[in-house]
Amino acid sequence: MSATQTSPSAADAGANASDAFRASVARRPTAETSQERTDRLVRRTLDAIYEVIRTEEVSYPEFQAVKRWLMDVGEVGEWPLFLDVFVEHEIEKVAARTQRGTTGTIEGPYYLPGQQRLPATATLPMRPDEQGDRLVFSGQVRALDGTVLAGAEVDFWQADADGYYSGFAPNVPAGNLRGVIVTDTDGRFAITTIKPAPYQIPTDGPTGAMIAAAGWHPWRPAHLHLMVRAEGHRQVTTQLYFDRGDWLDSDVASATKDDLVLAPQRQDDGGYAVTYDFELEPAATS
Ligand code: MBD
Ligand code: FE
Repeated sequence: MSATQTSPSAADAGANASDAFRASVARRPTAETSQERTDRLVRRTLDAIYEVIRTEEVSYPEFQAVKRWLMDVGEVGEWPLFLDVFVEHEIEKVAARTQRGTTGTIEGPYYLPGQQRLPATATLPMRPDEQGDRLVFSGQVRALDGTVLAGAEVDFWQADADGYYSGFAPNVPAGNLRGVIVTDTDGRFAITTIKPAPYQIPTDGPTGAMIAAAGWHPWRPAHLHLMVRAEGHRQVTTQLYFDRGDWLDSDVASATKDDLVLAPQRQDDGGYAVTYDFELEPAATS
């Protein structure tokens, strides 16, 4: 593995993830939070912190270490990484309470909009010598009532065989292993890609330092990211994992779910194939 040469620094990945997040804010609804709710949420968050300080008898040196660490996370731009790894899973579970159809999970920090649109049967943009086992991922997008959804978008992104995402690591070309696949008249798609590797949180940044200091591991199981959307339907953001893969039962981002684990089958050509269908619920009408 070429990880030592291509290893993205925490600052590279973090700065890019912070820029990507700032750009995404313009594309998404932002909360309009009343004074009452702000008061309640901030107060309860602070109370939870005070409770830890009192019961654990947190010292001045520990408090200063935390202050330094928080400043470092901001300086290298790791807030998107830290919050998506350690907080987003709970936000997503609350959102999932009202979502029917395909099971969702967290988006994480590495989505980039505006990628190449591809026909229903396509190969993801990749380097001529892209490493990793070939994987043909196919399926169908349907509404909850079974109606097939032609022209639905499967917006797809993943890490390469070394665990790096294009746009967030040097040496990976822009748009690599990203694309928006448009379903055919039967709502079907078939994407040729590679099986990604597990993802490791950058170990040279403050998030990695915290994980090491606590004696945790920095790994996510190998995964594919998807957003599936169709006119008149609620978009689902999810990830798909691989059976028997490392870290499936101890994802640092706590984002695995049983029905999101694929079992790809070896093909005669040495590659893998797997299918997964998506079901979208009607968009909220208001
Ligand atoms: C990832 O690739 C990811 O999917 C998440 C959720 C957090 C960090 C890196
Ligand atoms: Fe990821």
